[in-house]
Amino acid sequence: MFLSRLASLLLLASLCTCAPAPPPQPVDVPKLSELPLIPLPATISDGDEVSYYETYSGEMTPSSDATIGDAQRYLSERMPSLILPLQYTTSDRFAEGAYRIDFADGQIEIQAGEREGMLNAVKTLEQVLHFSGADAGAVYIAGGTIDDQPRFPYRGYMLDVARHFFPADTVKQVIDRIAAYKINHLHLHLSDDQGWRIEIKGYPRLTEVGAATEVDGTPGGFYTQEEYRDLVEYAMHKGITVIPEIDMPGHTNAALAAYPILNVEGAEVEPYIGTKVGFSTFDVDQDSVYTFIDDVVEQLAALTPGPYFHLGGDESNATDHEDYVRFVNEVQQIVRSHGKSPIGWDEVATSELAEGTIVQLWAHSEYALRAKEAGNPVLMSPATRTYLDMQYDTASRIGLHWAAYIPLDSAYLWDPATQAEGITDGDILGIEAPLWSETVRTLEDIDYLTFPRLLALAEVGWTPQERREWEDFRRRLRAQVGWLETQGVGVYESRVLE
Ligand code: TNX
Repeated sequence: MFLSRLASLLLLASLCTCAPAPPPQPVDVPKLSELPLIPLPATISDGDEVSYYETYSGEMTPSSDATIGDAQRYLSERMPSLILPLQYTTSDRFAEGAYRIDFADGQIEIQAGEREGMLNAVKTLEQVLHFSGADAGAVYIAGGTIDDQPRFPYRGYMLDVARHFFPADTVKQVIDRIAAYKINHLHLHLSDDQGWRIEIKGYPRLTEVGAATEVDGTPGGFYTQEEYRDLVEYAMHKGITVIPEIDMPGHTNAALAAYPILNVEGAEVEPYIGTKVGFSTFDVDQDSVYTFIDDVVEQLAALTPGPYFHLGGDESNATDHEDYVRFVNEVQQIVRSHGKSPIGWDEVATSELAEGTIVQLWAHSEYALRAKEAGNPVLMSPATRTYLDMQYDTASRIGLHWAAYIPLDSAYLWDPATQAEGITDGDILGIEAPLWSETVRTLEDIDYLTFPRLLALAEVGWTPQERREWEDFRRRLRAQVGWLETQGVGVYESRVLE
């Protein structure tokens, strides 16, 4: 069934009888297939003609229709001085996230099945308009059709706000940057040894004590529940689902410093500002620990409309293995009881995985294989390819290199379906690029490690493997990097761009 409607974006067109004649058509209007789009769409068919589109500036009120309202709002916020008539059509023949854009006869028609597809379409359209020169006003765009859909439903970015805290405004700027490349999940690492970053009602010391510190002893910080809710909503309007992570039973020193009762033998500990891992653990034998976790998960689940809750589970070197298994089994049930699907770092596959628990592969392929054998989905974050906190090369001013140096080509030239022994396309929910923040203190630092590598990873998660080609990606990336720079996004000057 087709539901067609003309989005009446402007009244101006009919009011104004004084429209100037179109400027002469440039000789070199790029074909759709020549535009430097990232991630590269699944299919682009060039048409024969070129159309002229007159653009307007002014206010645009987004439709109240939930399917297209966010897409309209996205475009008008990103290109505030640019309004042009678009036709949005909803059709149920599109897969999740898929869309089609037709450019013909001076008309742009966008089709998708749902909200996410419409948002993906306008993100592509923004790039088409920009690289066709629309920022200057009127625009000539080559005819043709873009027919696109994501390779994987989940394309994620993780920000560690625990090692260094980033205020909500910074996170919003990160959301703006990653949304443009069709990243649709933002995983917030909300707790670690060095800091607890979210207000939990009834546990004031989590933020009074647990949030006061960060790596190197600079003051930390936390999100109030109101700020967190606002972030989640901000992200949602841009097509991004937020996933909260409370890391446990290890990586919990900040919580233990706030509430020693959670610690083995109730031992008091000092806040931690170093960067070691693997020394803290909840006391897995205590009922009060599970009551605490239940309260935390309940509150975060209520604040988070997305389907996932990340329970951490990595590097619990201070927890006996049997205890670890018992703990992870129990916490999966707590998460499920609050209506969320658990996600855990790959070590959680050594427990009894509940139905639907997602295993995030970061270091141990054999654990991902266990997940597969248990019928559970795998989220691919191999540290050697996707860890944005890894340095590009020995000249990088910040970052770590325990897993690898990850120059741009290394972030691009891999296939999630052949990366880990025994894990193929059908086992994979998607990919995620984590930015751990031991060495990351500012938005400038975030940009430096994230860009341009995130564009490579965004394409790995979106574009069919057989469409991806390094030299062609480099060509498109050069143009994208120029655009990022004009937007004030600092980009690492990777040698492969020269
Ligand atoms: C390993 S990756 C960690 C983090 C560190 C990161 C630094 C993972 C699940 N755990 O605690 O921040 O390395 O690269």
